[in-house]
Amino acid sequence: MFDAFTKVISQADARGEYINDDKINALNALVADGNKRIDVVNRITSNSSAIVANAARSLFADQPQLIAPGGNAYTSRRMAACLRDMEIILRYVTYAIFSGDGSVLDDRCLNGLRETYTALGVPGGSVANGVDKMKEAAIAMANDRDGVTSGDCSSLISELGGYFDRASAAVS
Ligand code: PEB
Repeated sequence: MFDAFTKVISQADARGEYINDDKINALNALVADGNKRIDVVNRITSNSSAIVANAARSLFADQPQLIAPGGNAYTSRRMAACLRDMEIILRYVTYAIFSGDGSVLDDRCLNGLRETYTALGVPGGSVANGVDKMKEAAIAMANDRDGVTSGDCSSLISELGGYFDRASAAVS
């Protein structure tokens, strides 16, 4: 599990090199924009229940077979497991955007997840649809200009979107 800094150090150390100017400049930019990053984490974290619930509701509206008898989210036990899984994925996305590195998401959440779903008979494509819906909601919240100093958040938002895409691709 890396963050943006330890990742750079690990890569430099593997080559026995000092940290080069490009890396220093990139990390410098990350520090300079650190408050934006923390704001994004804050917004997603404090709205996590709504993000999960709305994404799930929309997923079940699109794919009602999931909640019909015999479906993968039928019975409250499976429904609870499904909402919990979406919450877990969202939580790891917040860790990734906080640390500026996707390895925590890969190592602790996505690694082996597709195989787990295959073994359980849970449709990975539907989980991916749910993740895409959380992405849309999280980006809308992160990008909301209301009540914040305006600035350029485009690279941060595309980084955030990338973590959701990574989660979605890992299970679909
Ligand atoms: C992954 N999910 C489930 C299980 C595990 C995970 C390990 C089996 C054990 C259990 O039931 O608790 N756990 C989860 C995760 C991590 C982890 C992401 C990462 C660290 O440790 N059902 C649907 C939707 C989808 C869904 C498509 C979007 O209809 C999910 C939600 N996951 C779902 C369901 C089960 C499950 C388990 C329904 C229960 C399956 C079953 O027991 O039949």
